[in-house]
Amino acid sequence: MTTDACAYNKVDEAILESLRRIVGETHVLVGSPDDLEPYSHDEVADRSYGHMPECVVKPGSAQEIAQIMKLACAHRIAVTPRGAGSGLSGGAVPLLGGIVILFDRMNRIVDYDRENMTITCEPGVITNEINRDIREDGLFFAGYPMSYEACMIGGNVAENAGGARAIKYGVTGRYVTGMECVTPRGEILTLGGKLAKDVAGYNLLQLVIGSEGTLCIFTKITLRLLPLPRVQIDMIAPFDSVESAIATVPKIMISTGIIPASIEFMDKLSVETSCKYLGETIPGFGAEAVLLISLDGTDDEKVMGECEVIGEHCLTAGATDIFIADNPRKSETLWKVRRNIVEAFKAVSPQQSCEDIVVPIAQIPAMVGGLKKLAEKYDLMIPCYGHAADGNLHATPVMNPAWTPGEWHEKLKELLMEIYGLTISLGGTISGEHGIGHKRKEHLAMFSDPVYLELIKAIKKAFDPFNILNPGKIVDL
Ligand code: LAC
Ligand code: ZN
Repeated sequence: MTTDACAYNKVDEAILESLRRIVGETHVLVGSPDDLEPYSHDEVADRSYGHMPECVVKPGSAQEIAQIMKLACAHRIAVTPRGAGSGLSGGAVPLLGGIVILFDRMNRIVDYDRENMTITCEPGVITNEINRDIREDGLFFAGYPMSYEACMIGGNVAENAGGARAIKYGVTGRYVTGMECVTPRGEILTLGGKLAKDVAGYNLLQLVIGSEGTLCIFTKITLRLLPLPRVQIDMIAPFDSVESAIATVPKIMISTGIIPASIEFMDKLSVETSCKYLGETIPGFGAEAVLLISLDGTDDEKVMGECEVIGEHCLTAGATDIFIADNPRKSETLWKVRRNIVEAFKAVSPQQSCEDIVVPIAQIPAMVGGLKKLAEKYDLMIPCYGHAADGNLHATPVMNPAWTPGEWHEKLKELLMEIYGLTISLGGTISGEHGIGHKRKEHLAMFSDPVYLELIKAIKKAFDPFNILNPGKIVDL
């Protein structure tokens, strides 16, 4: 097994002919580098993490994907599945060229089972669209990644996406009860079903969730739905220091006994950059840091009561004010500003690295304190925002404009080692939701137990004996 590029064959004219026979002439894209460039990278700002595919195919069914995988196995060609390309660790980058599989045609909801409170989607369904049609039945899918207007459910499952509601609702994997997938050898496999419980054998379903497209290709995904919380109240608590804002986070739940749907943290630069990018402003603009807290439930008075209790708690903890969004439009503005931070920073500077560290929540003040010291030591800005209630922070080192790109890369390398080292020393890990891809592959190897690394390599080999599915990701073999 190897991830050496020489070990893979190129997509030649005969392979293209076979692909055209499988998916149809119009669903195989070759052509100029300009045509293929959009499929060479994800949303990682630094394009040096990209790599060009040799061709892009758009299958329409599990059977077609199975045939593509059989062909790729027989000819040792690398295959990389790609959802919307909104990932942030290079997971969908065809690192060794070969074939990129898109799911644009596999975007149907194939079964909505209201009685069993499940919905079964093809992987190309846009996450936000899942909730559109089930709302009127009083149901919802709890996943809320920040790119939910663009990302695809297949990508969310591949990354086990987190997002802004995880503290109360958990991450994507909690809601996946079953799937149909294609193995790297081209077998069609069904895992799980519509069951709330299932301990019949090893839990391969949860193993492939979050496997970043390295173990199988999803073709149908069954999600558990929840009753829709009718009431949602969002509020902003501004603070005049980052430290007091972040120190409040772990105490909110323990002191009030209330688990909000979200507690998001945004420092001043994050709010200002996103507001400027969108041409918006929000209450708390100009504060050193804000918490965006969301409460939901079924009873207006109860949710408002909880909102007041948390508001009081924040004021006692040093919030300078509390702003409650009293209508859905105001709520949406707050969330729009939050969701667009990553895009806004990218628009300002491609020389930045959106990190995804996570620590136990009581350690989050120590993590933020450490980041501040590192920013001073390295003489650069590390704006920070994220899902504070989960201890998950998107610390984003941004190049000091006085540096050359060469200096930036050198310093970033050292800085990341220090950030990850601190994260691990606080009981954390290097990615809470964006995954390893190839962006953090070396760091995973450095910071993981060798026994763990050996086991995951063995698992990869069991699924993918020729290492053709998304090679070069998570671990080198
Ligand atoms: C967010 C993405 C970067 O939380 O995960 O905005
Ligand atoms: Zn996030």
